[in-house]
Amino acid sequence: MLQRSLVLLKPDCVERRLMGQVISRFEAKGLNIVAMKMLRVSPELSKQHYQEHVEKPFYPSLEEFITSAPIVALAVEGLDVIRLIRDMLGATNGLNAAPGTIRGDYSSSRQMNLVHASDSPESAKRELALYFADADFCEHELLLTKSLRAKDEA
Ligand code: FUP
Repeated sequence: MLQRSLVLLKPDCVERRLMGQVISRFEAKGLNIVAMKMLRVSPELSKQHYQEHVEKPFYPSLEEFITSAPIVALAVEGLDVIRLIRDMLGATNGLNAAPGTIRGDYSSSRQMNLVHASDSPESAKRELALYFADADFCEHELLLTKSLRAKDEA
């Protein structure tokens, strides 16, 4: 199923100059970036984004981190892209993430795990609306789609 996921390149990704490497992995996989912007997350946006974690003991530290430097927000489109990107990221804690995954290759931290990606279609819808307006999406079909998958693969 064609889906969209919200991906955030977090402050550690920006600070460590890993934005290009992470985006390259999504591009190489054949995923389609349909919106992208750099911004500074405010405390208010952090509380909306991490609404299920706001009451947890680690939340103040998480908010301090996510607001500490700019991030890049992307809307990424592709078949089954919500599961696929989570697989590409690896386990939440970089120490546990499998080698070959983005976190497994570049992170050794639970908090500074470089990239966020939506974990369900419902989260994706809610999170995309936090970062993007309808007019921000650039709908386009890649000309090379026929080189990425067969016609009968949806
Ligand atoms: P994920 O779905 O992989 O983004 O991970 P979670 O929703 O479990 O956690 C959200 C963010 O909180 C993650 F980026 C990691 C961070 N976190 C902490 O900083 N400390 C904790 O104890 C648990 C999670």
